[in-house]
Amino acid sequence: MATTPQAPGGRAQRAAGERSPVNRVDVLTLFPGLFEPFLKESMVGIAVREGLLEVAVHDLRGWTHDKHRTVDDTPYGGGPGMVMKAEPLVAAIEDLRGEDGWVVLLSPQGAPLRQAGLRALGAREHLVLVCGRYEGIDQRAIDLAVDEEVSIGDYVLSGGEVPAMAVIEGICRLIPGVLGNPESTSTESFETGLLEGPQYTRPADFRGLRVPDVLRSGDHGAIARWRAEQARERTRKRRPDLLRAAKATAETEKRES
Ligand code: JF5
Repeated sequence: MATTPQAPGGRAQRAAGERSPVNRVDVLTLFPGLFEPFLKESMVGIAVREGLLEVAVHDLRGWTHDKHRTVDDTPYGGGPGMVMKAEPLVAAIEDLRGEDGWVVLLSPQGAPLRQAGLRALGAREHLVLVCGRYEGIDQRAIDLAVDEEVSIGDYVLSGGEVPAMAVIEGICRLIPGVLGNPESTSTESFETGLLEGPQYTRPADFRGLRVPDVLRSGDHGAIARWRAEQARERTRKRRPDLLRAAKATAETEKRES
């Protein structure tokens, strides 16, 4: 399901030598229907329709051979829940990865995903996103067929489908030509290494809460300084870990320039 036509030149064209961004994603899941509205709506839907991103969703049960299409079994050593069997997973991944697929398993055991990791994934031409379910996956399937294990955060979900959608959306907006406003990715949170400050739109007074005067002053220098200060201050209060990382990056860049 959900394959799209080949990229039709135009906005998908890239200058020679530029890294080729992802244009093909295969998703392996027990719940392919979860992806249907996701791939149709909003920015991802537009990218798919315009051929800037090709996504194919595959039902893991298609790689089972028994009457009950079994994908799970009880854990060796006992314990609660079920474990995803290795055979259908490895067979499916081997079929989907082809020559050039980079296989990513979404799981809480993975390395935490950040914007830099998303950029690295987005730089790959072909991703295979594997969505786990149940209490886990037979380790041998991971050892044999998975290139990288990625977590979208330190919390537990029922399956890797929502994390896979997060990865697809995150890489989609990095594809040249996908965002309406090409300026907006570089100033955003996590591209600058800081949180964004507050934003306002009309009306200037809403229930007695006024938009800061500087934003209505027309003084672009003052606006830029105010925004930078707001971003720093918000980051210091909410995410001091990011501030330390941003300072380290700024110092490295200074040293290397
Ligand atoms: C999952 C087997 C994956 O809960 C997650 C997750 C959290 N952050 N990143 C991924 O994935 C669900 C469940 C069972 C593998």
